[in-house]
Amino acid sequence: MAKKVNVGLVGYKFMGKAHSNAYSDVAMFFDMDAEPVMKAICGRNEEGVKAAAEKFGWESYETNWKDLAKRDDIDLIDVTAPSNAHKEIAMGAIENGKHVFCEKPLALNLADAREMLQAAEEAGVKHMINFNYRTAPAVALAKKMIDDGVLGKIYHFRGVYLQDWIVDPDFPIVWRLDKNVAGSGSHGDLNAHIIDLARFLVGEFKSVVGMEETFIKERPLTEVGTTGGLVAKATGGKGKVTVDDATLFLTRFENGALGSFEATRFAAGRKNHNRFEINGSKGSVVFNLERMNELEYYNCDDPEGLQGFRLIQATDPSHPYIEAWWPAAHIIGYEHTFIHQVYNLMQAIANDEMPSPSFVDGVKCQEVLDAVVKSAQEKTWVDISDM
Ligand code: SOE
Repeated sequence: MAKKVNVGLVGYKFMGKAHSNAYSDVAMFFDMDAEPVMKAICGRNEEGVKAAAEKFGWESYETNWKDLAKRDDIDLIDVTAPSNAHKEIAMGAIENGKHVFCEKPLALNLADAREMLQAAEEAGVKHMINFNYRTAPAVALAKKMIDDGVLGKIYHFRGVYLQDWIVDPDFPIVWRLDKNVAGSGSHGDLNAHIIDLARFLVGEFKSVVGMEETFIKERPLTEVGTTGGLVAKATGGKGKVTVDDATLFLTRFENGALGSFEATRFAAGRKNHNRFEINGSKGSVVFNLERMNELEYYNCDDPEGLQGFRLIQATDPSHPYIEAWWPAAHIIGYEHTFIHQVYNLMQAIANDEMPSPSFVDGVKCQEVLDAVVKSAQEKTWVDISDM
């Protein structure tokens, strides 16, 4: 019989829904050593959180995360609140001996991220950060190919994460555009993902040089209660945008590979274009989230005259995570990456192992994020070891 892990989730909007869906579906598809029990969901607005509890299938709700953290019937606290709340809630959960699953970026800055890791390690709880794209089967396949030496020595990682939801200057200031709440803009929201993918696939960063820009410096204020996902309604008055609209940077990896990264919310026409290309001595792979079931692969050893990128449909039962789903080529989607993360988290808790990616990965990502900001401010290369 599978063990039970009682979950308390903080947040019920975009990410709260994605995580709720993962807890609700995971045991239907995966054979698990521990299964999540949807004990309680937490949010400040009672009407909103009560409705979410009923719709998503949580047994109860709380309106104060401190009450949730103190509950004896909770084993794991999942933090999907905006970034400025991550540290306080995670630290509160850890103090109460709960395991923690936290959305990215781990914290507003490196010092806070390091404190969170230290607290979790000292308390001996399990900690995980939600870099969900690691578990897209095509990405996990690329990882396996690289680890098996299929691409040979890696020379390049070329990553972009392009969105366009604020290209209209009349789109209002939502929390993602407020430095005090989000920490940064496209950088912490989007570069965080591609930095993690680069670490996962290529290795550790050695040094970075970057630049950032805020194209629209003032925007209308947001009408209260109209924010949801990446939409919101404007109201009278204007406010200052305090985060980057776009951040680009270059890196040298410790293993000698070179990387380029671009995160922007101003790439008109690009909705959620998380794409990377990796070039090695024996071949290349290309992933694009907007076609997430596919992995492009170029093999230098293909016969002359027949060379070219082939398209691998990463939906065979032999591909990572796919056996739990549907017959070959019955494709999966965005929400499945969250389900895979929750599966990995439950397995780790059941088997007394540290989940991956953990707060260690959250801190390493934050080192790179903060180094790029420093580099942009000081207009110079920054070594990660100096952070
Ligand atoms: C919005 O930019 C967002 O939802 C990010 O916050 C997520 O982390 C990313 O996966 C998709 O885009």
